[in-house]
Amino acid sequence: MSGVPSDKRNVKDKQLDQFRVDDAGQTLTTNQGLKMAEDEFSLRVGERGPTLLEDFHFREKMTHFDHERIPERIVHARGFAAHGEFQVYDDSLKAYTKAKFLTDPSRVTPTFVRFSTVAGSRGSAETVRDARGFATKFYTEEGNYDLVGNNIPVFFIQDAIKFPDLVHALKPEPHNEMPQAASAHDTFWDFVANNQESAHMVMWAMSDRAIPRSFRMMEGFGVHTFRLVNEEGKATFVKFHWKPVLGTHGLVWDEAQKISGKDPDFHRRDLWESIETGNYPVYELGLQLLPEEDEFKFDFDILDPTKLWPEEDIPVKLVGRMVLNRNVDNVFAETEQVAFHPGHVVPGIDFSNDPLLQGRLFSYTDTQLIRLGGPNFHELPINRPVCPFFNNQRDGYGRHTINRGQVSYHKNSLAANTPAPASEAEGGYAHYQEKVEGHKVRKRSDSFKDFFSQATLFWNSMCPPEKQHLIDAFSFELGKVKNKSVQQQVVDMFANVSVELASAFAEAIGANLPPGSDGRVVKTSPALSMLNTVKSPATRKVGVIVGNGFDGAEVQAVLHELAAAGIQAEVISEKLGFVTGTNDTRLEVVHTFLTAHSVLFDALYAAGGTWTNPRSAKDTAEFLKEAFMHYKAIGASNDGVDWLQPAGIVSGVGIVVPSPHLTEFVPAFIEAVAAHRHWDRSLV
Ligand code: HDD
Repeated sequence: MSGVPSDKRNVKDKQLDQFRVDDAGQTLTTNQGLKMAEDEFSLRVGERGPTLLEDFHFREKMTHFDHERIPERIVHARGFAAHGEFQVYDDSLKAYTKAKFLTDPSRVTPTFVRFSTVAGSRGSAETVRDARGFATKFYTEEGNYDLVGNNIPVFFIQDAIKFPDLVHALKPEPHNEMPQAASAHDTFWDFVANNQESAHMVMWAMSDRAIPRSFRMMEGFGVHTFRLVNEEGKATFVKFHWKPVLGTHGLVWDEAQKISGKDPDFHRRDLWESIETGNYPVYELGLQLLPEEDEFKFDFDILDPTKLWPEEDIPVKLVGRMVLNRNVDNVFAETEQVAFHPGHVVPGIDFSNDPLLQGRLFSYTDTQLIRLGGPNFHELPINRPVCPFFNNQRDGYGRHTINRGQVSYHKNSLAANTPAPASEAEGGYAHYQEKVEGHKVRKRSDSFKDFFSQATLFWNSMCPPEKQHLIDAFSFELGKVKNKSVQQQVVDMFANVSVELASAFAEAIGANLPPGSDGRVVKTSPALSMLNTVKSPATRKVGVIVGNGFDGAEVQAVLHELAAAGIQAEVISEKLGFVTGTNDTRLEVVHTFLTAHSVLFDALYAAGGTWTNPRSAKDTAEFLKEAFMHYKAIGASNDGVDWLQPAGIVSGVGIVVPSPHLTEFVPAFIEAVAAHRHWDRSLV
């Protein structure tokens, strides 16, 4: 059952009640409702004899088990989801759209959001370098609206016909099924070099955006240009954004790789725990709006999905808020069976002619047919609209509804021509009547042929540490590519983006340096740099390393202040149970050096105390060293300060010790935690 108080439960949550089952405390039956007297032994001839075919209970149990798995998603297989609610701030969007959930501030629209990686299998690690899916289903009163986006605002390709090629190149190579959930291999980079429209998205994929700290700390983008259509039938081009209120933050590559081993569920655990503890993730919905008359005013084509609209040129208007406030009851029933589709729209939202979007409009239903086993997946509880739905579609695998009556066709007289289409005034969806003319061609528009300017814009907008991370990411990825020609092709390609970048990774991988110099594109977009994002200590996880005999009053005071700032402090010590400090202060130990690792925390607080096991001093030094290496805030007080030196830490940015008073230490440490990472450390 839902954990939300009954007066707060939204219409989707209540709808799901009719499908929820609590088996605990019940009598075991077969699927036919027959109570069974035995569930441990199959029916056999004699205690040591063969099993009988008539054992219907064994057959049913085994058959069901044998069929428990469904095909995983061809892309975005690894995902995690939560329920939420969306509410628009005011009715100002009425000028642009007639979509009720975007114009009526009194409506609370239930949502379901599935986050995902793209390349990896369903069981793969979550902190791999990859784009993240950010798919939102709005259960509106006019039907389901799906915003199926990523955390990167552009895509690798311009035309959907190339999607199978892209995915074949990105996925593990077919002859040996390696590498898992990684783009660092020959076929992906061969694809990139030979499909150079990918340049811009590759820049994002090599940036820290592709190793998010948390699903709660990444942006979402609808990518394509869509249309909003108002009551008068006037259209406005739109791009959709999700802006996390906690800001956009990434991991360090070395840390991300280690987390993949220490906790392959790192992102889902973070989301799950945040919701369970009431730290609900919040995202603001942002829109970039462009009058149709301005379609050709830019140096890029607004239909090209490899291009973004710089936020400084077309500001993002924040129009509403989504709060994720409820975990799923059952991952298979909800997260696995949810079926998104960019073609699920409501009146007031329409498409553009972006050739990538046009192809997506075919692919999503098609894939659900194989994945969910037939055309009735819309009846699965998680996919059902919260408004009634009626039509003449019938039958097929897994049909739930019992459609009564004689008539299942339109037009008819026997049912007075019902179910009947609604006029636009009655809320019927009518497609935007765009005038289109042309010859049938298989051709790329000339306006889609600038592959590099915005990739350079991205590079120009990065701060020095972000540029270094990009160079390191290219050096890593290309360093894993075996084919020398592919390596060189990529160097030569990215010299079109930045000679500085291409030369730096060419050197790292032993390729020939590209000729030329930079300066073709000088524009920057500060919104692209993650260093300009929101910084907050809220929900940050701080590991508190503490041994017996710590200064009770001091540590309690620090923990109190950290909690007041919304920081989640968790005690790490040499064994589970309790550590005891002065004044008989007792702290519950949540992790040991064995069960936790430095990479699983945003910051460490060396709180002092003594060790009984000599290994603990070494473990402490390793935790601190690792945190330092990953640019994290480290606070140390009392005899915890003495732990820094064995870790090789003398002082530095984000290293906070009492100087001289504890009263100054705590706010300084909280500020250091909020800063996320102290990249300057790498530059000193
Ligand atoms: Fe896609 C899944 C996002 C291009 C075909 N896509 C899928 C999911 C997300 C995206 C978030 C996972 C949904 C979930 O959680 O269930 N896809 C994107 C974005 C794209 C994009 C932002 C570019 C702007 N996709 C794209 C193209 C095609 C597809 C061009 C094919 C023509 N995508 C699919 C799919 C998937 C899918 C094969 C796999 C599982 C599914 O649909 O339900 O149909």
